[in-house]
Amino acid sequence: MTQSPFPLARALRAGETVFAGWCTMAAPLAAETLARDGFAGVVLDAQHGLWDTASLIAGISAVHHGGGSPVVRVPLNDFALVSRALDFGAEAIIAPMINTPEDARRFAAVAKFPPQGERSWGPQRAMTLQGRTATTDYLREANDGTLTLAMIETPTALANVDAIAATPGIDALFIGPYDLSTALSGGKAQDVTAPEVEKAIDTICAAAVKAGKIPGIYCSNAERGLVLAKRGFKFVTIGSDQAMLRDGIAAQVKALKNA
Ligand code: 3PY
Ligand code: MG
Repeated sequence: MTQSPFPLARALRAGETVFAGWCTMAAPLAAETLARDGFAGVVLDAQHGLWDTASLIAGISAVHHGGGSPVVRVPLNDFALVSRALDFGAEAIIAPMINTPEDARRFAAVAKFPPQGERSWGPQRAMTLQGRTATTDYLREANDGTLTLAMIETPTALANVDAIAATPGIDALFIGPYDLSTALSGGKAQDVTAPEVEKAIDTICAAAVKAGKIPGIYCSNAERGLVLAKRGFKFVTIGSDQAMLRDGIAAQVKALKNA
């Protein structure tokens, strides 16, 4: 995936399934390791993870250096960071809690250059990472080359899913199963395989496919990721870095205790 300037969009638009690591620790080295050790994409989570602007700039470069595609999840309603993260070299943006077509329009507007949207010009860092100097090449390719992933994770979003999927400039629907489970259970559960959550997951996947958009979902591990890839999801995130580190530590400590 390294020869194209926008490898993630190229793979997903060609119908490939992409697994991405999920990185919360605001450690560029952790993000680079996720890419270098096998994830085609790495999500830097600036909503619930610890990434701030300065660490995002370093983290995006580190993922790129590790041979992966950097993706940023922005904080709630932080539409300014959408275009900034694209300027820093993110290949895709995940925006949380996109509940209405109006939310989707606002998101697309800051991510896409005219005439599709209103993204302001300034991708110097992104162009440097791609090794280009011709601004018009980036301008011509960026709307297709970068991806907007609208998070569907509330009952309101579920009710509006077809209109959100149909919004021009929205490239993908990305499910947050934990928020969905929290809301659908009336705040009682975090069960992402509860029947009502599973039904919502399939409804959202079908809505994306019907609209010609990419279906994506957050998964806590590879086992669940493979199940959902078989059910039609194309952008499947795995992890987080913190959980992987904890699992690795637990296995080593257990081996020491059992010696
Ligand atoms: C959710 O499951 O709600 C998410 O946002 C995944 O990070
Ligand atoms: Mg969420």
